[in-house]
Amino acid sequence: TTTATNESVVIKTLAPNHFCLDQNLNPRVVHTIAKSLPWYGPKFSPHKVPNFYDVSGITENPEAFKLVVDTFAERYERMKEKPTKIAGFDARGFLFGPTIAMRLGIPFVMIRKAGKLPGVLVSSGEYVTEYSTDETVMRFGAIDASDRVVLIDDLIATGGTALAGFELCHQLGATVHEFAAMIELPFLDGVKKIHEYKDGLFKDVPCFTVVDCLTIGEDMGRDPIGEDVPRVVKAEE
Ligand code: HSX
Repeated sequence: TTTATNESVVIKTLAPNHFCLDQNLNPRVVHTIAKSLPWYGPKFSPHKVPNFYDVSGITENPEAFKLVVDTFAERYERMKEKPTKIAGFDARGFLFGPTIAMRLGIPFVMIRKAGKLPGVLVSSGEYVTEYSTDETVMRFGAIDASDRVVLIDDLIATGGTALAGFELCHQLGATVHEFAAMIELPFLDGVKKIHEYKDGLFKDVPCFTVVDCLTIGEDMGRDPIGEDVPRVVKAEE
């Protein structure tokens, strides 16, 4: 019997050091995850982007969620050189990183938006994302020069958030083992930007984006039909 477990590690190369699951070789896995990753248009999204992908479709579907976690856990377990830590981006990187880290028996580190963490912190400085300017921080000492870090987020758009994490790790002397996300928005070239950043400083770091967004079609749009559907309804109503 072919199980989700050994199906899930077959990958395809999208570009040098950019990988995703191979849809042809893992049809059930890719289909299950992709069909759990709906998107919303600007009217029903917190930001005016054409497709706002919603990973709560994955976290609310235990089968898809397990396939995602299995994919990553098995990918890293099979590697000769393994990651020593997983660092997740605030907030949706926190959904996936801890479970994968627990499976691997390694620490999960929070890369938080500024103004939330206690203690002594290291900061990325300000950076620009698809729709905001942010600053991320990490607890001082959470990552050091001996670490190989998997950076994880829900998606990569312009790559601004990811690069802030790369810089944090780099400045601390750590190696980024891989950048991981459920999906890339290819028209924003986030992965390319990582690999071209500072004359190719991170060109050898693999980026693994689970689902090729071309497999998610118009039918995955979840905007309610009807002119007068409100965006937010008070619970008491
Ligand atoms: C969204 O923006 C996602 O959850 C990521 O954290 C981030 C990706 O955008 P970008 O920095 O790649 O433009 O909030």
